[in-house]
Amino acid sequence: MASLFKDLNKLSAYRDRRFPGTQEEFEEALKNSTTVYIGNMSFYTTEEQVYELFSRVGEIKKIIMGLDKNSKTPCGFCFVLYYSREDTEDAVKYISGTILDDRPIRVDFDWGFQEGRQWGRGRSGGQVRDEYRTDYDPDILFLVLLKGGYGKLVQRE
Ligand code: GTA
Repeated sequence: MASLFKDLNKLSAYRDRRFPGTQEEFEEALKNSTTVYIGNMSFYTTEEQVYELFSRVGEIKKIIMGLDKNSKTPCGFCFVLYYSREDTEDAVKYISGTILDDRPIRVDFDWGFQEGRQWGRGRSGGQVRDEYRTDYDPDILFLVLLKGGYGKLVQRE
């Protein structure tokens, strides 16, 4: 079956600043990879729940939960590795926007998992974008309590 995404110039708005290559190599990796990134997840969503949802479009090779680099607890993202490119594209096409644990998750093409990418890159240990949040989402209440409030997190940047 012909790929629906093959002709699109940009498969993802996200550019990983730590990708070890050129923009062309990054785009090539996005086109061929069988890995998806899932963002905006609840901190309480389990690997089993991810497996249950993402195996609906194809056989999963591996799931890697995104972890806070300090607390080693889930911090709202993960990677799902498929065997086939077609299943990878179906995950982006059909699962992105699905509500999982009351949150609309975002499924994005990813250039491929490498050791170290499972850790949040934010200064506090979690995801970078969480440090810019000004709304009080109950899922990151722990982060707020631990770090002394969003204001403090934003001030540090
Ligand atoms: N495929 O969308 C994604 C994606 N995101 C957001 C993170 N990862 C993603 N992968 C795909 N698609 O392996 C991956 C990363 C890494 C892991 C954790 O998840 O490749 P992170 O989320 O903690 O860190 O990564 P990252 O990727 O640096 O964060 P982000 O949010 O994209 O930030 C990029 C830059 O924008 C930073 O310089 C940050 O300071 C700035 N920024 C982010 N949000 C805001 C904001 N609201 N306002 C202003 N600046 C912001």
